[in-house]
Amino acid sequence: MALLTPEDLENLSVQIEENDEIIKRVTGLNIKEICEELYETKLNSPKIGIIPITAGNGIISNFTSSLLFIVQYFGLEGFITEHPDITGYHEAVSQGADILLMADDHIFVAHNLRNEKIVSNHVATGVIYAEIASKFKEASSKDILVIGLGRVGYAGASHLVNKGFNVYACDPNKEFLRKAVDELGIKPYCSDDRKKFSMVLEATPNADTISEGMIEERCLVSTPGIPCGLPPQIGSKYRVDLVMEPLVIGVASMLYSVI
Ligand code: 2YG
Ligand code: MG
Repeated sequence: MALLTPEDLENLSVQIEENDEIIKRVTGLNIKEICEELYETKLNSPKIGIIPITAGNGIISNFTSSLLFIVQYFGLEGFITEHPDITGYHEAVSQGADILLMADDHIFVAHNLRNEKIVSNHVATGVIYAEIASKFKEASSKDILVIGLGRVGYAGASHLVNKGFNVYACDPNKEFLRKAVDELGIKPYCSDDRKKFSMVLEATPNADTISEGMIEERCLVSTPGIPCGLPPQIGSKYRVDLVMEPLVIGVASMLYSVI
């Protein structure tokens, strides 16, 4: 799984402001309103304990400070534990945290100690980016394309099927594709099919996965994928609206989903 780099998380406040503006323009709602509608709840005021984890590739220098920024951006009280790992876990619980945020290289979780709900970032990210794509005001049909059926893309595709969208999907990994066809009933799509889409969820760790034949003029591409799947020249030629941000939108979805 692609690990964030400190560079990815630079200027996070600018990145979220810009994306929230685009989301508001193309869906009519901002990220907070989309989460409140999707999870049918407000955040209320849980106290968030953020625990640095040294496992695997270890600490990402601005990861937990970025999480604290996000927690405060949504008006919540949060703290980063002084110590990492289990010492940090003990500290967070002892300091009265209601929700814990912690990540190793394989999974990033939010765990609500009050209602025992737990969610992973890849599921919460897949669902919220799918939700954003599906709310495109100018969409001409309920046909939507999902590129990438790994943990994030599968969660997004599953959410869209549950919402009654006609989900077309592609993934070079035949096993991922077969699994999504069998379990979700999505329609396989490959780039030389003549069909074009006005809504696209791109969830791959690869660049330039979107080609001209896939998209309608003025479509919406919603992607948590780093690097970006939309080649800039195609983005400008087809005047594509692009929602792409490294962490805030996914974490917002995590927090609302465990309330
Ligand atoms: O506590 C730390 O600093 C590190 N143990 C954090 C490691 C996070 C690794 N995971 C990732 O970089 C991403 N999967 C996080 C989610 C990105 C969503 N676009
Ligand atoms: Mg990508």
